[in-house]
Formats: sequence, structure tokens, C-alpha cells
Amino acid sequence: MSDKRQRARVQGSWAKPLPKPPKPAAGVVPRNPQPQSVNPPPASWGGGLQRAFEFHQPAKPIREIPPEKLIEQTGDHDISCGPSGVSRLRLICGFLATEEADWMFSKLLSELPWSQKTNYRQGEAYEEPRLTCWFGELPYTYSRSTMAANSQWHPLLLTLRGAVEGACGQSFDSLLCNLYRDCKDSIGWHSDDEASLGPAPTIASLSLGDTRVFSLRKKPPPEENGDYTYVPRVRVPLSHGTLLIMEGATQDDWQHQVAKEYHDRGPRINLTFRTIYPEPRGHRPGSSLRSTAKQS
Ligand SMILES: O=C(O)CCC(=O)C(=O)O
Repeated sequence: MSDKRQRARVQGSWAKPLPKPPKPAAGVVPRNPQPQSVNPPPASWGGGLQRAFEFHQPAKPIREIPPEKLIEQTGDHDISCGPSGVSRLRLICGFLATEEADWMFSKLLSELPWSQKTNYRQGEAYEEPRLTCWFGELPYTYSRSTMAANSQWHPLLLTLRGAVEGACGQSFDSLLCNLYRDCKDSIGWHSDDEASLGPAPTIASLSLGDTRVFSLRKKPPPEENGDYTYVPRVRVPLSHGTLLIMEGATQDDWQHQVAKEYHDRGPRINLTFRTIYPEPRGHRPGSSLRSTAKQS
């Protein structure tokens, strides 16, 4: 390449020459005259006319999505305080020592009567994406399907119930066990607010096996028309041997879920201790007035 061509290329001279800006009519002073040395924008950017850009304040203030709060330290965490009271999470990491938790996990995995429950949504049946079993003198109904009463508590579950009751300072007569087989198993957004759990129930949840994220989102006020975009959110990673106690208004004011994950996860067992009250007479099972029934 000759020295002349090389210089032309470096200076960008292969490009088409830019169009000249239109001359202003006689007597018209351009609003924003540009210094001669600055190239005007090409015609394709707006007809070759200089535009004056003005800042307009948006009609509505921009709403911030609150950052998700991470809870991973042992202790009491008040996540909200509203007309229905304080919503409190009590987290006890290492409630069970690792070795103890290891053998309990394998025993419960192989010895509990796990099965897949069929639920109903808008008249349609669907299989829950996890396995479950139920222990309690009374049946438990959610998502329009009932788990039959089962008083045959596994001896290990009775031991664990005693330990959990000691930590909570209250007794439990029932237990819902969940088995998440892998990362695809989950439980959708819901509150444990079935009428049979009574008002402001305390739910104690013991985790064994692989860590999964327990997420909470606050129920939006009525003026949001069910839009959860701007609600406060909390995430609590629940690891092997961790006890989480949900208290106060947590079921009234918040929903929770364990979402599917996109990375491999080993199996996880979750034991949720509860107290069940007989349904009031005339109450149709699964038709709790307050209920946001489990979605999956
Ligand atoms: O697996 C968990 O940690 C949550 C289980 C749960 O939300 C439930 O049983 O209602």
C-alpha cells in the first residue's frame, strides 16, 4: 500500500463525506449554533436539523424495587410490623450437629412413607413437584386435597418433635414432611394460613440434606391489586440441620416458597411441625377464607 493510501485510511477518508447542515433562512439565528470544528449529526439522525433536548420530570416518581434481604445468621429477625402484628423469623443454624443430621437424613429418606400428592387448581388436577407424608391425629387439607390422619409417627420423628418443641417453647401435634428429590422439585408461593392451623400459627421447619433457598415476599396492600413487584423480599438459605421458626403475623402478611433451581441439588428433607385444630362445623375442607392455597 502506498504511503498516501495508508494515511487516508487512518484518517477515515474511505467514509462518505457527511452532509452539510442546512443554512438558516435570512435573519434567523440558529438556537444552538455549533462551533465550526464539530461535525453535525448525519441527516439520518433527524432530518439534518439541530434538535434542542430538554429534560422533563417524569409525571410519576420512579419507584424503587426494595433490595432482597438475606438472612443467614442465627437469631430472631423481625421482618415486618403491621396492623396484624410482628412477623418474626427465628433461625437456628446448626440446630442439629452435622453427623447426627447425616444419619437422620438417610434414615428418614429410606423409612418414611413418601408419596406424590395430587392437588387441584381451577378444577384441574396436578401432581405436586415433590414427595410428602403427613403425621397427625387429624387430616390436613390444602390445595383442595386432603392428607389422611396418620398417628403412626416414626420414632425418630417423635424425638425430633421433642427437640423442636424445646426450642420453640410450644408443642406441636402434626408434621408435614417434604422431600425435594433434586433441583427441579419445589413448592410455590403460599402461606400456611389454612383455617385448621388457627390464627397466627407458629410453624417450625427443620431442614436436612442439601441447602435450598427459602424465599419470602410480603403480601401487597389492596391498592396494588395483587401486584408483587414492589413488595419487600427476604431469602433464607436453609442448610443441613437448620431450624427456622415462623411466628406471629408471618402467615397473615407474607408468602413463602422454595423455588426450582438451575444448578444440581441433592435431595433435601423438610419437616414442618404444626398444630391442627378441628375444622369449624359446616366448613368445607380447603375453602379457607384466608387461604392463598399452596400453588404446587
Ligand atoms: O421446604 C420448605 O422449607 C418449606 C415447606 C413449606 O413451605 C410448607 O410445607 O408449607
